[in-house]
Amino acid sequence: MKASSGALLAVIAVAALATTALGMNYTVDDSSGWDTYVNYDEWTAGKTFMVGDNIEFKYEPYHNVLEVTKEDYASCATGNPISTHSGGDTTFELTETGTRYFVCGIPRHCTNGTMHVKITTVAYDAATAAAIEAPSSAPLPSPPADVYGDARAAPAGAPTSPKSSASRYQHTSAAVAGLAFAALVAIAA
Ligand SMILES: [Cu+2]
Repeated sequence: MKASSGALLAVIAVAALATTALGMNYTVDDSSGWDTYVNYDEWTAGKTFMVGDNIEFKYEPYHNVLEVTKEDYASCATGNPISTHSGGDTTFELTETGTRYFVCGIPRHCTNGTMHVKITTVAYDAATAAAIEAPSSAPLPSPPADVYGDARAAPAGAPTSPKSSASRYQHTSAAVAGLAFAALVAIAA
């Protein structure tokens, strides 16, 4: 029983790692969403946004999201946005490194209402991603390659070897799910 529980915990840790490789989905900001009088610099402080992550804005429909240039961001100018989004739920994929600038286009919401946030994206780094996903775990988890090696020992029914590195993380997640199920069965028995 004790050994099985340990195995399940290990499987859960591995599953968290596998998920990390798929990219994080950040909601701006976690508690208040995209709204007036939120300090978004405070929200971004200490966060590491990496290529592959998503930034999701959740807001009341009377707000909107404009992606603007650095210059327009600095002055809350909303007349010439790079793109305009509305509807209450807007997600941006962080596909490359660099800084992107977002404001609300409703009059005075950016200037007086503090609805402006800039997101600086850095290159993907597996170790950093793992640390972000599991900040409380003391040792760094094994890299995905080792996870995959373990997953291959999964019971019958686990997916077979992936053909491309692009699909590896997806595959690992599925295999780990199989392992987790096996561990649960072992505990139940
Ligand atoms: Cu607004």
